[in-house]
Amino acid sequence: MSMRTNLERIQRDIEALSAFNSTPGAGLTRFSFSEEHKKAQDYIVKQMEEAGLQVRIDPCGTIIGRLEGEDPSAPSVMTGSHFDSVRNGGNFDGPAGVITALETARVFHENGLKFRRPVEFIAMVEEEGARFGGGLFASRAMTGRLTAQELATFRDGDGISTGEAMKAFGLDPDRFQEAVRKPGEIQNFIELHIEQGPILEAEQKQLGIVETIVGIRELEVTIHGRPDHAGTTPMNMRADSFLAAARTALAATEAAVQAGEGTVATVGKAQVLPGSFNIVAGTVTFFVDIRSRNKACIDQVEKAIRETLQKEAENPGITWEIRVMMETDPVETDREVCRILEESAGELGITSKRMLSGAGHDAMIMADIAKIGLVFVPSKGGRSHCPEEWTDYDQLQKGVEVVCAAVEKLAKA
Ligand code: HGY
Ligand code: MN
Ligand code: MN
Repeated sequence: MSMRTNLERIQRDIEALSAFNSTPGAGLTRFSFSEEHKKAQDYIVKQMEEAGLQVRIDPCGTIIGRLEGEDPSAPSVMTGSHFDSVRNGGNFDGPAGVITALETARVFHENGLKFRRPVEFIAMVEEEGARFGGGLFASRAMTGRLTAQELATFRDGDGISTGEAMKAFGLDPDRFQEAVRKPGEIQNFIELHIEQGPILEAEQKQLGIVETIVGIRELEVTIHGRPDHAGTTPMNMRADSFLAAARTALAATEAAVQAGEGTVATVGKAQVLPGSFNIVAGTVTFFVDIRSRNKACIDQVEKAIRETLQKEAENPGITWEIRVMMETDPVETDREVCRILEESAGELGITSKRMLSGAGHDAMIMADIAKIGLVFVPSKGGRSHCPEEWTDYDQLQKGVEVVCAAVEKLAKA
């Protein structure tokens, strides 16, 4: 297989970006509009400029490098991913796809390649939603799904709103709608991502070609009870919001199992107030992450949550509310793009398989405005969103080769 990409550059990019981290020694934490984000942005911009691209940053922070086409008005082919992370996450979730874009741009540049269509190489922010909640931020900005209300009301742990953080970072949140891409401007969006699961490794396949990306619904549930003395308040006189939350979380997970079709429900973040061991919980806020390839299953889980909360509210001391932080339907990738990716893998001697994505990705949002493709490279032990997250560099390089070949074919067409 004649490789055009460069393994050392790919490794150097991963290691360089991994250094822009607010929790060294405890996995990678790079929140949007942070100091670490700025350092990563500067690195990515420099790499894009050295690869001969025209570089700009859109009003929501997405970095866009452009290789002009022979026909600048032709709908572009775009590739990239995100460079923000979860808290204490890994070095590959997002950057693997950003580096795929950087290395593809370098290959085109050093071979003096130019195509009929423009090619755009992008690095996106706040895909995880780890700082403000929500997530898929940059792609929702580009597709017009972002709202001024979200910029004003989605806040981080210090109460800073998304808009305030953008302003402090040097962006103008009032211009967020200028990030919206016009219909027909982009023909394809191709994303490489780590699998974040065990299938490719278990089946010894080198590349996953995603056909379906699950739908996702992120709920913020707040239950108000009554803080009381833990020792003197009889069990039958309590309005214990934590107990109500626990029963609701249990109902959600049982409903997910019941729904089948690979439906999952997760409670991974909760806050108990006032938060003392000797006070009956007053207010509990927790997040339920629901995913399924079948939207009706997601609805089923949300219904179970609401029914449980209504039952809990039969206790007059209990009230509740739900805020839908983000929701997106299951998405099918473009089958012609799948075919081109599969063909390119075959030509390069790379084994591949068609698969489902249980993780959400910006590609699922970009499907609003482009024909999308999503490919996975193997995750060691299937682990992700943790410091142990790892992909061998030669495995990543194979994925980059396939994306590079597919982008070239699509840009010439
Ligand atoms: O949560 C996800 O699926 C992705 O990692 N943001
Ligand atoms: Mn992730
Ligand atoms: Mn990701």
